[in-house]
Amino acid sequence: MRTNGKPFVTIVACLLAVLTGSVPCGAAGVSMETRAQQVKDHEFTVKVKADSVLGAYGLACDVVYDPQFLEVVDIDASPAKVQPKVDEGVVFNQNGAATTFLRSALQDATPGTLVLGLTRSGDAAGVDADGATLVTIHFLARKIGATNIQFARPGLLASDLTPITAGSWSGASVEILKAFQGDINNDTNVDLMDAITALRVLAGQKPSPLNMDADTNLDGVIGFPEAHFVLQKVAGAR
Ligand SMILES: [Ca+2]
Ligand SMILES: [Ca+2]
Repeated sequence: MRTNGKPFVTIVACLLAVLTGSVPCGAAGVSMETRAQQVKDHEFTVKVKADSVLGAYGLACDVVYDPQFLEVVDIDASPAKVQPKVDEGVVFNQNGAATTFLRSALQDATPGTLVLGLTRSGDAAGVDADGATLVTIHFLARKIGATNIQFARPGLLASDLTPITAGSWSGASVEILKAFQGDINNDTNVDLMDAITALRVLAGQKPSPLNMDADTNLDGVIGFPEAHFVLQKVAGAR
C-alpha cells in the first residue's frame, strides 16, 4: 500500500498541539443549530455552538439575517428600543467566572444585524468547549419562505484577548411554513396532544387553539384524518 507522509506529519503536529495545550486540534468551529423548518408568527431559538475550541475567553460576532423573514425577539416593552432576547449559554460562566458580560444589540438600531459580545469576567482563564452552547438567540418567523442566518465579523478570543482561530463559522438555513401538517393545537410540535385535539373536535367540543392550517387532507375540517395522520407521525410511520 502506498503511504503518504503528509497525513502522518499532520497527525503528529496535532497530537503535540493537543498535549501541550497550545492550540485546538481538528475542526475547531462555531455553528448555528436550529430546527430546519419553522412556523410563521412563532418564536424559535438558534443556538450558537462551539466545537473543539480550547481556551476561549470571549465571543464577538455579528449575526446577519433577512428582516423580511425574521425578527429578533424584543424583551424591551418600549417600541422605541429593541433589547434582543439572547440567553447566555454554559461555556463562558464556567470555572470560577460566575458572571459573564453579555452585550447584544441591533446594529444602528436597524433590523438585519445582531451584534453579539460575550466574555468571561475578570482575570479568569479561558475555557474549552466542544458541542456546547455559547449563546441562544430568539427569533420570530415573520414570512413564509426560505432564508439564511449567517455570521459576519466572527471572532473568538483567548484570555489574553488574542484571536483564536476557528476553522469554520457556519450559519443556518430555515424554511418558514404556514403551519406544520398535523399541528392541530398550534404549538409547532406534532404529538399526541394534536391527536387528542382532533378527537375532541370529533366529539363535538370546541378546543382552543384550533389550527385550521394543520388540516392534512385539505377539506377544511379537522377530524379523523388529522388524528390518524398525527398517530402515524408519532408512531414513526410517516
Ligand atoms: Ca401541536
Ligand atoms: Ca381535514
